[in-house]
Amino acid sequence: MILTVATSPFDDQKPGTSGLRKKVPHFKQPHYAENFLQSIFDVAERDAGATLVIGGDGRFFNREVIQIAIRMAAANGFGRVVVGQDGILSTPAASNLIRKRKAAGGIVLSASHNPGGPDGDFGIKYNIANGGPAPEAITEATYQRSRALAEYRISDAPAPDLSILGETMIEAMVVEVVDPVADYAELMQTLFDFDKIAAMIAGGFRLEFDAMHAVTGPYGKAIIEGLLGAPAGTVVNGIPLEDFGGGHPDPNAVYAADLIAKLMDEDGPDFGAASDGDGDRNLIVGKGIVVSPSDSLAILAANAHLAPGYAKGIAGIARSMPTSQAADRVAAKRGLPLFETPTGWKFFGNLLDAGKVTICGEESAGTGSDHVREKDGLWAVLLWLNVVAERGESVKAIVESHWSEFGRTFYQRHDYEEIDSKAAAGLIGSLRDRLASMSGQRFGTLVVSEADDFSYKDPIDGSISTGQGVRILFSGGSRIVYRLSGTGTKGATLRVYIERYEPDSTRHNVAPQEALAELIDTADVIGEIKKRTGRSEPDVIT
Ligand code: VG1
Ligand code: CO
Repeated sequence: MILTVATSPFDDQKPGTSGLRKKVPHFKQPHYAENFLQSIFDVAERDAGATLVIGGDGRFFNREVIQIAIRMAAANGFGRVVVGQDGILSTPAASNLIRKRKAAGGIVLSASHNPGGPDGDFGIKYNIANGGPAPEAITEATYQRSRALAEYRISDAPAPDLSILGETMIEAMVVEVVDPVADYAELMQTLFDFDKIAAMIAGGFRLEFDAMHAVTGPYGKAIIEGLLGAPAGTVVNGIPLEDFGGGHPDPNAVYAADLIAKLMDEDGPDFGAASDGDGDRNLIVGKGIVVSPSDSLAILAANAHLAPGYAKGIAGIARSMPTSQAADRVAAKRGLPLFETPTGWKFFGNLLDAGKVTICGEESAGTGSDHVREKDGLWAVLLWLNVVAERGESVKAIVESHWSEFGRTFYQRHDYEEIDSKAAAGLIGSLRDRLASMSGQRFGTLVVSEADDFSYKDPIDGSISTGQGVRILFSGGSRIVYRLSGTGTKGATLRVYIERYEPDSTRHNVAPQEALAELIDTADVIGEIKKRTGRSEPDVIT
């Protein structure tokens, strides 16, 4: 029976950079998840009997919310729900299934790289029919709907057992439980030269993939150990755990320190990689070198044609605004269009749909292509392996030759986490107030050439997004960008993005910390970080 349940609205269900993220206890409030899901269903466009894809990264509370989402989908006119076995789907695999099954959309349950567990984070994100995150117009409409919601609809029947593959019914809706890996693995085989990569591995190329006890464990095992024949044990931390083993499933120098240490050892593997909670981010480590995500985007864009799926070349590149301009140099040299978008994958969807770009990326360890409409961690790992196999060079040699051809863009992101929200707003507000007078000001050897608050007009649908980050540009091309995170669940997180271009290859062999020293000091002077937040050091440098 379909029940209509009276509820009262919450005022804090505004989706951030990537869906609605809150602490688990917050999500556990009565009606909280139901209200947000009903707001999505009320706003989402679909025909009667449409298909909905549902899956999550397996974190704590995933199972409960999946059951609720299925019972609510059955009460909201969907004809079919396609759900990963045990409720598991990586974010890129969900995107692929939405596209492949011509679904009206999908519900992705994840808080990505944020920690999980009973006191950890949880999240709900809605993806549209192209497989990508809902654009701002839809997330805003969902938010407005949530502020006025008076009731939600739900079936009183229990959701089916999600451990069994196959079809069952709930009300008039089919629930189809699918293998979460199969369709994704098939897609990867259409893009990359699996025989060539497998031959390289069989020839003694050693690799390690750290799934960080998150969703990519089963994907990594099936693809890297299964299809590519890497020895058992190549995938480490491969069993998804509800609390990620107490870790932080964020593939960066802090949380993937073990993997990086192995790759810095002469006797260690040749190639290391890691992904995040929901499988859309990637970290690439070569022997003796950690590849910065912005460099990785540029290098993949420059070499994608070496993989069969991109042999015809790429149409263009898009990067989020704070991502370094390394990709711009590839685009300029190859005569490709380059688009600069606000942070968050939802801004790439229209460009990909219109065929304007093939490869997209963000400095936050996200890269992807037009094969789905999300960033894709394992895709990036496989493209790197394909490029390495094709070029027959080490990761380090590939990165260094890229720098010598295009110049090196030194880059760092400094994160100040859980700072006081008012202090954070004050810092950004003060920067905005000073923008008009900034141009021409001198800081040490640096002269400000331009300063603005980034806004973006989508070239396809004309929508405008303002207030996307304060940019201070210096003559010579160096930049400092300040923005507040839209994915945190406690206090505010200030992100400061710092970059400097160095064309002279005799000066490439310097640590970023050193190459960026003057800019790092200047970031504090201009941003008044110490003064306003009381922090003298960032919590994380990526
Ligand atoms: C962060 C990253 C952004 C990314 C977003 C979602 O957002 O900076 O590049 O798209 O996370 O990624 P913010 O607003 O905290 O800076 V994921 O892997 O968390 O879905
Ligand atoms: Co993620």
